[in-house]
Amino acid sequence: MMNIILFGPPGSGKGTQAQMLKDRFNLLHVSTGDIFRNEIANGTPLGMEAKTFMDRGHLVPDELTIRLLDGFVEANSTPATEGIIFDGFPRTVPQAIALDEFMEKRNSPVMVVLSLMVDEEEVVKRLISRGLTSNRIDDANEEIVRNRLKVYYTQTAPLAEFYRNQKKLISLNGKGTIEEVFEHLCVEIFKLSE
Ligand code: B4P
Repeated sequence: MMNIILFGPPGSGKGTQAQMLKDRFNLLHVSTGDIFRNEIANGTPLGMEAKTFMDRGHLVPDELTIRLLDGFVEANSTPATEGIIFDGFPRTVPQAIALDEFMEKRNSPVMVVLSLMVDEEEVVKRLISRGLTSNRIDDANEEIVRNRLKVYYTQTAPLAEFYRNQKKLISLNGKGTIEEVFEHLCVEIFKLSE
């Protein structure tokens, strides 16, 4: 099974690239951000709880996130799926530990963590520009966007070390056109099946 984590700051292109990679490699796309937004749109209690954190640019608590991930993967895996692409998960060390345990139970470990490197000013520019056309409250103003980046550097970036120690981390340039970044990611993924 080709289980892949896309890693990087908010706005680095994880969601954009995961959408393309899932089609190219027949993967189940797990975006915790999308799952939360779906729960919010459906007005579920879980969604309402998540919204209070997301709107301020904070992380949703680990316990809630892990519960949601479990349910989503179990409900959406099919025998035809050739792996999972995790986009925006894990975001904390406890989430990474929970994911390792979850994948071990499925006898299907994470193979690689592809980290998209994009500088802070570029991601701020991308998110603010998305905020002009989407109704995402967390992209709506620079203060919230900068807060998300602060959360990323303090709580999520340390995960790079976690995966470097497991010898799974590969860093890639996330700047350039969407197609260029996609090509770089595909090259790394093809290497997994060599
Ligand atoms: P997410 O939904 O994961 O999204 P994201 O961080 O905004 O960005 P992503 O990197 O996917 O960027 P995208 O491709 O869209 O998180 C939202 C919130 O949900 C979090 O802040 C948190 O509150 C909560 N959450 C989610 N997962 C969680 C977890 N595991 N634990 C706790 N809380 C969690 O790209 C952004 C923009 O850039 C787009 O407009 C795109 O068109 C553009 N773009 C992409 N690639 C480009 C390129 N190469 N060049 C130019 N523009 C590009």
